[in-house]
Amino acid sequence: MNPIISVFAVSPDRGSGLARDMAVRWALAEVGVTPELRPLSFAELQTPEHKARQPFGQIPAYEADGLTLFESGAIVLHIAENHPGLLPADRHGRARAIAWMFAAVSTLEPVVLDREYTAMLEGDRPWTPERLLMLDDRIRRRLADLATALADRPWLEGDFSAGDIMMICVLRRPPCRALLAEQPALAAYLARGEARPAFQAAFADQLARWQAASG
Ligand code: GTB
Repeated sequence: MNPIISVFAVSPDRGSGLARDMAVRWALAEVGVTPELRPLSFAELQTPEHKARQPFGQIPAYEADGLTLFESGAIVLHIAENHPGLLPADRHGRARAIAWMFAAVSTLEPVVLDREYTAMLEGDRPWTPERLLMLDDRIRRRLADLATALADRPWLEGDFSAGDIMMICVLRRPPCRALLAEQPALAAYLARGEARPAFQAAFADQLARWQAASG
């Protein structure tokens, strides 16, 4: 049976593939698995039934082979562990690719989220313009270090891996993308990721579903 992913019935990202199910959809497309989707309204996210799948009432959740899993990074790791092609074969390379997954969600993403929430929720406060400049600088420092680590390699750890999926999904977020002109190697890395047929297929599918659902 195909895995089921819980997704927004009508994503607020308007089909731009910025919601957290995108990494899961992309990983599944990379390994040639077509998911079934469980579209949920915001009200349905808060039901006990969904919280049994995702304790915080969020998307995505993943169900397959009797396993119910939440957290996009954990789901992508599970997919990578159960299909060839998304983690290096050697033990150390695999550990490093997983480290990049953690780096994406716990080192780069928090700074990006801080910037997004400040712009979204504190946009009218007198201190906000200065705070946004400070947050942009924090993102800049992370991007500069990421560019140094990537150097002239196409992917973060050997061949394309789950680490790249998670990192590129963070780089796609608007505060990062806005600064990528300052980091041409990362802009090229992001473009390489988005050009992958699996990314293209997963992106097109979520966009088509958003268009159909939003009328
Ligand atoms: N750490 C969790 C994971 O990676 O799985 C975070 C999951 C998460 O934040 N899910 C969000 C959610 O379900 C959707 S992705 N929110 C509903 C809620 O909390 O009630 C975050 C998101 C939402 C909208 C946009 N957008 O409109 O562009 C982008 C990203």
